[in-house]
Amino acid sequence: MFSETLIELLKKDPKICVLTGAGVSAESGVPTFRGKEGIWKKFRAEELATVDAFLSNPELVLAWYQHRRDIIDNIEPNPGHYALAKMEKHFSDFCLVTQNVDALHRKAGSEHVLEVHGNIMRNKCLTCGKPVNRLDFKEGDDIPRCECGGMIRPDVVWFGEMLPADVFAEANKKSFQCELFLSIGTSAIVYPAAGLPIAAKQRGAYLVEINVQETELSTYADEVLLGPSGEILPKLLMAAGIDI
Ligand code: BV8
Ligand code: ZN
Repeated sequence: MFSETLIELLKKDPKICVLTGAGVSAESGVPTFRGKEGIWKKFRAEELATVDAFLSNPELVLAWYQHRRDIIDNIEPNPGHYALAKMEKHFSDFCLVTQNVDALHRKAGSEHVLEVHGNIMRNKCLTCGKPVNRLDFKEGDDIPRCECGGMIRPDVVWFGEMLPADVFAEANKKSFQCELFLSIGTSAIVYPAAGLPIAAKQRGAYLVEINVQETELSTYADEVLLGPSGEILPKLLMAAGIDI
C-alpha cells in the first residue's frame, strides 16, 4: 500500500507539511463542499460564501453557517484527525495547514493548526473587524450587530477575500521548506491554498495525496493513496513504526 520511499522518508524524521480539506472531516459526518452530499448541492459556493451574498441576504448566509455549526457541535474527530495530532507530537518539524473551518483538528489534540480559511466558531464585525465569540443565529432573529453598528459575520475567508496574511505566510514558508508534503481530503481547486502542495513539490518535497478519488493534484503527486483518510493515516503511521 505504501512505497518504500515514503516509509523510509518517514523514518528519517523529515520536515512535514500537511494540507487538509473537507475530506478529513467527512468520516466524522461533516458534509464536504463539492461531493454529492455536499452542503453546496443546493447553492453554489459563490451564492453563500461571499461578502455580496451576506450583504444581499444575511439571514440566509447566517442560517447556513448556523446549520453547519449545529452539525459540528454534535460530531467528534475521526481516526484521521487523531493520527495527525499524533504526528505533530512525533515529528520534530511538523506543520498542519487546514482549509477546514470546523475546528476538529484542535478537538483531536492538534495544537498548532494554521486555519487559512478561518474558523466557523469565531465571528467578527463586518465593519470594524472586532472579534465576537460564539454566535447562534436562529431563523427570525435580528442580524446580530456590533457596538459600532456593523453586522456580525462568521470569521471565515469568503471567496474574493484575502486569507489571514500572517497565517498564510507561515503556511507558505513551511510548504517551501518541507521534505514531505501530504495533501489530504481536498479537491485542491481553491487557491491560494491549493498552490501549497505544488510549491512544495517544485522545491523538491515528496508529494503524497490521500483521497478517496483522484483530483487535479493527482498527476502531480509522487504517490496517491486512494482511500478514506481515517483509515489510511493510522495504517501509514503503523507502517512507519509510529505507535498511534
Ligand atoms: C482570493 C471558507 C483574492 C468559507 C472557503 C472566480 C471568482 C472568484 C474567485 C475566484 C475565481 N477563480 C479563482 C478564484 C479565487 C478563489 C478560488 O480559488 N476559487 C476556486 C473555486 C476556483 N479563491 C478565493 O476567492 C480566495 N481568495 O483568491 O482572494 C484576493 C487577492 C488579493 C486581494 C484580495 C483578494 C478565498 C478562498 C477561500 C474561500 N473559502 N471556505 C466556508 O467554509 O464557508 S473555500 C471552501 O473550499 C472550504 O474552505 C474548503 O476547505 C475549500 C476547499 O474545498 P475542499 O476542502 O477541498 O472540499 P471539497 O468538498 O472540494 O473536496 C473534498 C475532498 O475530500 C474531495 O476531493 C473528496 O474526494 C475528498 N474526500 C471525501 N471523503 C474523504 C475524502 N478524502 C479522504 N478521506 C475521505 N473520507
Ligand atoms: Zn464593529
